[in-house]
Amino acid sequence: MGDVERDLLGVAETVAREAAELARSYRDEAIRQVDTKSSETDPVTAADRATERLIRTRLAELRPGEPVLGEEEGGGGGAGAGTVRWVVDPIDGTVNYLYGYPWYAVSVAAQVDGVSVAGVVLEPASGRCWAAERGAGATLDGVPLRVSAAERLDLALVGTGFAYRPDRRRRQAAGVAELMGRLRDIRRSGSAALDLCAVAAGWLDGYFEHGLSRWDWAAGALIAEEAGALVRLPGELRGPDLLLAATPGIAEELTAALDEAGLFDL
Ligand code: 2AM
Ligand code: CA
Repeated sequence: MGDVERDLLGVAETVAREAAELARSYRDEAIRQVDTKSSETDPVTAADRATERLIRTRLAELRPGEPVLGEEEGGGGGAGAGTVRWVVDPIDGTVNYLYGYPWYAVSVAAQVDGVSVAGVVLEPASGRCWAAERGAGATLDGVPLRVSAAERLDLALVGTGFAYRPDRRRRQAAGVAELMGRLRDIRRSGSAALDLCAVAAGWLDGYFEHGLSRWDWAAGALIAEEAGALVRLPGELRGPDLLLAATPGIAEELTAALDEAGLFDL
């Protein structure tokens, strides 16, 4: 690990911690306001926007001039070859956030030429901090992470997620129904960033999802990979946009099972 990477990880963690604090305070406020609002999604949108604003402001102070791609404001153009671009999701797991289900997170990653080199996923509800830098491993609150030792698909616990669009989620669910008989069980927890961290910790043996954006996986996929997972980013498998992360012992079998269940080509 060079000084540059160390610095990137330190900055990512600093910024993610501050953002998590803000997101959590908005959440507390939203609970108080819920009776007075006409639409419950208003406070969530406000929290998303304010949290991304804070991340952008702090990155501009700590890493001046580096472009930032974020879910709310877009951006991120103009990163030259070999230079850093930040990729941020202010609140991943938005529906969980809306309901107060604690599986949501701030995701902050540094990419060079589109490849994640440092990433932090911070859980506002628990304060847990997942982190990784390329080539130096992944940690949860400073403790090194390792994927599970699973070797049998029929004993594997696998996470997934479904699209917001009704027609696509129906097709995904039909594919998952096919898969169900071949696994121990499925989890659908609602945050791509944290589901990837769960693979890193061995809390899941694998995870797959369609239709994710770069900010959903930029930090989490690095954390999973650095913990020993086999990761296929969107575009690397056949089909348009399937992401897969799995412990190596089941990766091949899971990939084949997804294909056979028709989950590559949705
Ligand atoms: P979000 O909470 O920031 O919207 C849910 O399955 C997971 O997928 C969440 O991490 C969610 O991110 C992400 N996601 C991103 N784009 C999505 C989409 N078009 N449909 C469903 N989930 C999406
Ligand atoms: Ca997201």
